[in-house]
Amino acid sequence: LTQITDHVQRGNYAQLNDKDVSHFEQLLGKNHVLTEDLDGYNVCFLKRIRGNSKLVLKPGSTAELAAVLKHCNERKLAVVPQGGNTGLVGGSVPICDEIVVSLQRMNKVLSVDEVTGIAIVEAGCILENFSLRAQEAGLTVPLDLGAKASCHIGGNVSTNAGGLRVVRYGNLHGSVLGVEAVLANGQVLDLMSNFKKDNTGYHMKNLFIGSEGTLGIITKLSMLCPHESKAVNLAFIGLNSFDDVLKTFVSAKRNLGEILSSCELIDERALNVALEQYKFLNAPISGYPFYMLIETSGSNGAHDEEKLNQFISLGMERDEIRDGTVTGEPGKVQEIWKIREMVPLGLIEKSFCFKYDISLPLRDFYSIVDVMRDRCGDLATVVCGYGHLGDSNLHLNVNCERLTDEILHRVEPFVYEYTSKLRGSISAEHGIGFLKKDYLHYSKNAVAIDWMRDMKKMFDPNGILNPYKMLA
Ligand code: FAD
Ligand code: S2G
Ligand code: ZN
Repeated sequence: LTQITDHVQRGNYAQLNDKDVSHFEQLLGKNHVLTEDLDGYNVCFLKRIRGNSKLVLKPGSTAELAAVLKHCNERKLAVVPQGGNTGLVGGSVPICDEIVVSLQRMNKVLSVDEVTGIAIVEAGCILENFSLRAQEAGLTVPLDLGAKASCHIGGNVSTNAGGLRVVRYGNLHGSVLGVEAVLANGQVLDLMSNFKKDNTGYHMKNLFIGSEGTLGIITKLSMLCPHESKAVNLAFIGLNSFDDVLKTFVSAKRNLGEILSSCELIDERALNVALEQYKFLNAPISGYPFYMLIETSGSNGAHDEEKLNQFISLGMERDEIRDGTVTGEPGKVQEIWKIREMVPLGLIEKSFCFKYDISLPLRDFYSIVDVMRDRCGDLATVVCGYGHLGDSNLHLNVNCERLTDEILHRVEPFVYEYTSKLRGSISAEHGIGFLKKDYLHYSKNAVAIDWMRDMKKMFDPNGILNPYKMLA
């Protein structure tokens, strides 16, 4: 199969020349200007896109980044901002020969205030490092995802990442209080704030949340981090039908209430692939079509355990919960979360997989998995569903031995049409990037897309920031 980007017409951007490179070396220092061994920066996580960048720049400060972008804008050199490069929609790698601007060096936690819970952190800080630093101050970073060991907090904000705890902490629009970003022309836009309430004009920081590097490059942000819960309990339960899953979710909201911190679903096929691929995983129970991970985080372990055990026995009395284990032991909790975190990777390891990250009305959350399984028949080796039930965000995966046009046209655009008919979102949390841009219209109408294009032109008139992505 041809490269997925072969059909792309390179925009009328300038060609990089030696004068540019020496200018960047003056600005950043030679060892922060890379011209060799760029594969890791050119290839996306899913290995679906291999760009052809000849240059990676690693600015060490907002001022250095501003000078870099000022030059690129004047020269009309295209750039792609890159964080941890764990994005799953091809947004973080060059499509042609864009210059990669990596935030790797701007990776410090600048401050953590244990009274206000406000942390100020540079965009290139790896999520896990940020999380560890916050924990030292008795705080929790209000997002957690399987890519935490490599993704950057700046990349998380740029994709409006969701993850495992949105049901508790909400989207990043609420927890990110302010951002600093450098615009295409090198201007530094300081939208930093240390307050939850600031109604002084348009909420511009929210424009950068989910903008995927197309409006500006985020250099730092302030985040409201909740105080760490003293007691975390995790239930791993088995259920016989999606109907029972829904009933259990409603019961969890009713009977666990404020201590509910995560509600994830894994279907049997998704779990089996993870257990097959990774022998170090061990599921506490087996043999059910559906599994849920229900986590509570509270301030009183005994109170929470009592509530959680009541919730489980109520579910078992009603025959909705068939079996399950509950643990509050941190090592065990982590071990069970590891199962959920390895599911996406297991499917990627197994074989070629179509990955869909869709928001669907809760009652229709799972039906598409059965519909897709019937539709693909033996063209697919695995059709499974897992994801953030608490946010109505399904991860549908269709695996096949190898990608063929036949299965591609069996799956797409059907999955998007199906989602659109239910007025769902064709990209719940991963963003649009390059891989989903042809499907944006399934979830955004033409008027909205036109206005987004106008906004993009206003922020980046030369179109140098992350071209070929999202709207292009
Ligand atoms: P990158 O991949 O480097 O970039 C992502 C996008 O943001 C690109 O468009 C890039 O140009 C832009 N960008 C990066 N940094 C900046 C910046 N400083 N300023 C402006 N633009 C920038 N995602 C979820 O939402 N929820 C999940 O549960 C989840 N689980 C995952 C599990 C695994 C195993 C993997 C591999 C990925 C998962 N992801 C998930 C997807 C991915 O981790 C997220 O999209 C993450 O937010 C990307 O962060 P990153 O630093 O790797 O960004
Ligand atoms: C998750 C990871 C990527 C995928 O596991 O929550 O966001 O789509 C996903 O499998
Ligand atoms: Zn997810």
